[in-house]
Amino acid sequence: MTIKIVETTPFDDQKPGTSGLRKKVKIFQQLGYMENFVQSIFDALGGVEGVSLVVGGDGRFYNDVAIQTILKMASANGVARVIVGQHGFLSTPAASCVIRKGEHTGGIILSASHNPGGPDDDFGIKYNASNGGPAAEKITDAIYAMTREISEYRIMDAPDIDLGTLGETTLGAMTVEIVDPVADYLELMEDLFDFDALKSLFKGGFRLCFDAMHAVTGPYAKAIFEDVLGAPAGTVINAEPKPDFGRGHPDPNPVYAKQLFDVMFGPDAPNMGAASDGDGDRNIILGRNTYVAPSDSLAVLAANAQLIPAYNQGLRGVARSMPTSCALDRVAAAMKIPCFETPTGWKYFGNLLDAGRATLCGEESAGTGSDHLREKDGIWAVLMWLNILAETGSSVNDILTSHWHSYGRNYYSRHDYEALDAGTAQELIAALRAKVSELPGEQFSDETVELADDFSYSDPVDGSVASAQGIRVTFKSGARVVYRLSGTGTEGATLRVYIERFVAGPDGLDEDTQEALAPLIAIARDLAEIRERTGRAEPSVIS
Ligand code: G16
Repeated sequence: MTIKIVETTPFDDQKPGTSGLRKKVKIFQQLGYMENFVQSIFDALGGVEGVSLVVGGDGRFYNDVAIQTILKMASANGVARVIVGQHGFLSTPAASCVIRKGEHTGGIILSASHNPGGPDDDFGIKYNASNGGPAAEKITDAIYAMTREISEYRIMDAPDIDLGTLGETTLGAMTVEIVDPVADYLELMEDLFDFDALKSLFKGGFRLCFDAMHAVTGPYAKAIFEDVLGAPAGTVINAEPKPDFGRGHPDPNPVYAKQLFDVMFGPDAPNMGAASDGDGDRNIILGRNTYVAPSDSLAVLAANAQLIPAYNQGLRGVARSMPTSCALDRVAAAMKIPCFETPTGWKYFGNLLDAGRATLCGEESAGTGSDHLREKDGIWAVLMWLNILAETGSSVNDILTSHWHSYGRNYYSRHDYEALDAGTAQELIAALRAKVSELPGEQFSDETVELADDFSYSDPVDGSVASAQGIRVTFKSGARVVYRLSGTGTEGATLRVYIERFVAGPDGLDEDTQEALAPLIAIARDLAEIRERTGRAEPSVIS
């Protein structure tokens, strides 16, 4: 085995987005593309001599090839030890868990999350730090800077490692440990939740339908819900992870998780439905004939967290990303705890969680989590709901309805315009940005603008500032519209429009969401001239 030092030249498109570098597989397959990025991670860390790293991914196409490359490069760069999930599998929350538990230096997670997989689809890579969370912006900026000036990478000339056999092996001077991807994560969940109460729930005939969408959560969900908690076989559907997600799109929304929605809105539906995404960090929750909007789910979890063993001392604070609905703020106000508003991207929660200023956090994009890890966590969210249902004896629908009666309801929807021409989308945002200062006081139908700005966040822990994080327009009625471009797509641009209106109740709490928001949706479309600028009359996805 020899170390090869390979000369290379920079690629100009390796700037990490909302969550690492996401591109088409074909781009990653270019000679040196993956290698340049991995070497840039190592260099941005100031070298990796003697460190220990965790490596794993969501099992999508190219996962195994990428892992072999990373292992050979890690060895050639002097890494002492690498922990790899068996067959290269580690859900994103499980990777965070393994990094934290083993006090490793960090980890490399291979995933394009909810994006489709396969030779013509998407792949991704990101670095997580020793706290188990996505690298902060100063690190991703440093990685990007390295990709701009890289001239060589180091790689071991060695045969591939067998990723299927548990236990230790070596690659050059580096130890490679292949671990059960579920074990540490399961142990952590057992610490957080009342597993006895959950076992009794299932014993009593409670029925769950969990859609793993042929993605990485299949083995986790089967082990936890079926094997440990005793839910009947078949509780987890689409349980077998596949490199192309069974040709599906592992994004748990009403469009792509249609099978689950059909079950939950069909005859004799189970008590609860749930799904997770490609890498297991997102979740959606459904009751019978009910879809719980992720922003509502976050607020419900915060309001009921004290019922869960891990949170029975109360929450120190909560946090949500700016476009997430303000339902969480109402719970925080009632609990008299702080509610932080951060930019989109889980990395912005890291400092708040590390500093103990937030216990629970979440996003409209189907992500919820807590200080148990530094990633959002799909199965954790399902266990939170199950534990709340077990403690209260209520149904998902009852919990949601009584939440609205206590706190009022934030009608909320996100409209996505996918695969837009990138230039057109940027012009649309630039035009909005140019007019925000003139909007206050302007009237649109029945709504008068109170505040309009381009969101800027100043981190209360380290003072770092993130600007240009989305245009928000708040109306005097309390309604709100937010516009931003997705940072996770791999083709063209996706415009996200977030629309929200608050109803205090007790009347008007059970309207259809799109109907309740219809006037505001029209305002949002006209204000940004969406139809005129993009030619699109309707969004591609409504969630
Ligand atoms: C990532 C981030 C999330 C973010 C989401 C959507 O999630 O970790 O914080 O909300 O992207 O981002 P965007 O609106 O920019 O597409 P994931 O699950 O893709 O890693």
